[in-house]
Amino acid sequence: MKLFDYFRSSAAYRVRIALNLKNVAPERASVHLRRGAQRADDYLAMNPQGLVPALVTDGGDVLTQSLAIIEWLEESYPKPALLPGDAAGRARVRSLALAIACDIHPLNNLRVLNYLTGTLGVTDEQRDGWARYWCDVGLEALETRLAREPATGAFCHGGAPTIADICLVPQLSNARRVDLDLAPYPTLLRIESACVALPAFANAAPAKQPDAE
Ligand SMILES: N[C@@H](CCC(=O)N[C@@H](CS)C(=O)NCC(=O)O)C(=O)O
Repeated sequence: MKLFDYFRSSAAYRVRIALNLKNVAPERASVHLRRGAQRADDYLAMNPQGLVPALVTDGGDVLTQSLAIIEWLEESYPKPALLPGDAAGRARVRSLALAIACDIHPLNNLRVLNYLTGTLGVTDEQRDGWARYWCDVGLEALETRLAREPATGAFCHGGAPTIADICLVPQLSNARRVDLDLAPYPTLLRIESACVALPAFANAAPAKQPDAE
């Protein structure tokens, strides 16, 4: 297997955590997003979206979209489970994960931020304010949910990490990169501490990757 990755990509960070939790160690290729390697012809031939991550499976399939890759891993390597055993629990975990992956992360993606400055001509300060604003709006709702919903445990859902935690930890890392004050989110920070105490999360951190700068 081969993972097309970039140390700073939070979507790839999700897949790195899931791979570690499943004890699967693919070969790794770094796609340098800041240098535009995601738009090189050979990469676009494989993934026309020009985004990381992409995973080439041992069967030769090219999988894209972090959550689709993680669900494939879950089906291919069921232990440890990253989704709860009950349908309502799975819906809750997916809802938390999608609140991050669909409603926070895309607004802060590199190509969106580049469009703001390069095409719309906003200043760097305005761009950073945009990134902070949408991250804050999304994390505030997550904090409210996780603080009040009884299914929250040491992790987002009960006592073991799920796909929700796999999305949360990279998003908090992104939030720090844009200098968002995380003090209003004690539940998120408590869950993050539980996650990063696990080697699977700690070893997936951007700073631990071989292409880290
Ligand atoms: N929904 C996609 C998002 C993938 C994505 O946006 N990846 C970012 C890095 S986190 C990327 O490749 N950005 C390149 C660009 O914006 O040009 C997923 O979950 O895999």
